Amino acid sequence: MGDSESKRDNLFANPLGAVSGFVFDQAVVDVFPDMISRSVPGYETIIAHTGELASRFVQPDTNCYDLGCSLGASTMAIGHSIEGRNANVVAVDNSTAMLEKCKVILASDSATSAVKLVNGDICDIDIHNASLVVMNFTLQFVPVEKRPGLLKTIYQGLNPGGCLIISEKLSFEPESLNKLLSDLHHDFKRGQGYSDLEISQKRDSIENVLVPETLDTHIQRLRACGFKSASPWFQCFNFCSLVAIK
Ligand code: GEK
Repeated sequence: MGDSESKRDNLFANPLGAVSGFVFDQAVVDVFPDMISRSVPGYETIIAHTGELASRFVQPDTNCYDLGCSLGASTMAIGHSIEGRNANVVAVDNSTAMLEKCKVILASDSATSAVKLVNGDICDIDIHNASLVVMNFTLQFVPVEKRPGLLKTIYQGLNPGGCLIISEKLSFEPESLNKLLSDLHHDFKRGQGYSDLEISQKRDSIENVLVPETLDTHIQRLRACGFKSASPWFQCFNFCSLVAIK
């Protein structure tokens, strides 16, 4: 892995005159592993259990999709769990900077499973013969109006018994509960070394880019697509991971 992987995230440490909308550019790529592990409570647990779930659900001669793969953390967890099954991992992202770095990281990973990297919008890709589809913290960046169509495409591309993992930041009702869980998250970030300025500038930057939904909205949409079962398997503050089975 390259040097830049260990760089500390200080993108929002200094006062920014105007905070612009968050984008997955080279500056973010350079600090991404540090940023996501200090910002998302339970991130490492969710990645490790993505591998566990892959080991349970991935069938021989099928495809696994990692949608919004970033630097390939979930792809590698899956790849290591399914060695010898002749299953392919298709890892998709629409940030060229992410994919370039991901390619370098995967090249030095020891997993022998076949991985195909795709530079594209996850709303436009073909999904077929899938036994596992993973969206770890990606659906929240897809425009809300495109989410039902994307989930329908995933459902149709999954084989019967196939598994979808969705990890997301959630919103809550009423607003007092939303504030409590958001405050707990910000306390977590403070505990990880982020300053109040970093927390508030990042919040301004990500607002309208990352649009969280309630757990009910997620579950109802999954049911409407036809998933037989859907449930959270992990939650920490306002971050949750769901599993849905076709
Ligand atoms: C991990 N799953 O380490 N099409 C393709 N990629 C997209 C789209 C889209 N429409 N929208 C966003 N992305 C990873 C972490 S990060 C989560 C996922 C975060 C990509 C975007 O370029 C970025 O790489 C990723 O989704 C979201 O478990 O940064 O909070």
